[in-house]
Amino acid sequence: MIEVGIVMGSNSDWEVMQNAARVLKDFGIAFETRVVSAHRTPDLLFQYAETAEARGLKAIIAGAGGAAHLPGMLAAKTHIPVLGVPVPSKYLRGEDSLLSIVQMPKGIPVATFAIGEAGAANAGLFAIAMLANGNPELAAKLKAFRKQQEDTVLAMSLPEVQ
Ligand code: RP5
Repeated sequence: MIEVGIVMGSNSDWEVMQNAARVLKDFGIAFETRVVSAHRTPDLLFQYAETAEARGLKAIIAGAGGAAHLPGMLAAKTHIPVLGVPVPSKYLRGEDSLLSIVQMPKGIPVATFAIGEAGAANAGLFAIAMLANGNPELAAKLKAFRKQQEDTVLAMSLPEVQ
């Protein structure tokens, strides 16, 4: 059963959003990917959000750039947690996307992540952390991932000053 939906406003967002998909795939989470645009396909956006609960989704990772209404509008139409990823935009480098996603009015929350690849990957990890509540096997995988990351940093060395 699909547990996480990854949606984005355009296929031009895929380069960034594939980082969320990669993380979910590495952890063996069943997910789907869709292009759903708040501005260009508003009816599809409503349909996606309205059917999310019945289809068993536990989280929706939504990435968009520019006037990024997708995460907020999804959150307005479903109580399934929405994790927003600001995609870098051409002229404002994603600062517009970040502010559009993070500045939700009180009552309709969107968990907002960093601009770009790190945000997409972290949204994937955050979805996994949510799913790991009550899933010891997944929690163990997440702990092993953290340990491996820790070991990598502990093994780092720096060059001598010449
Ligand atoms: C948004 O507009 C998308 O999320 C994308 O980041 C941005 C530009 O879309 P394209 O013009 O590249 O399709 O809806």
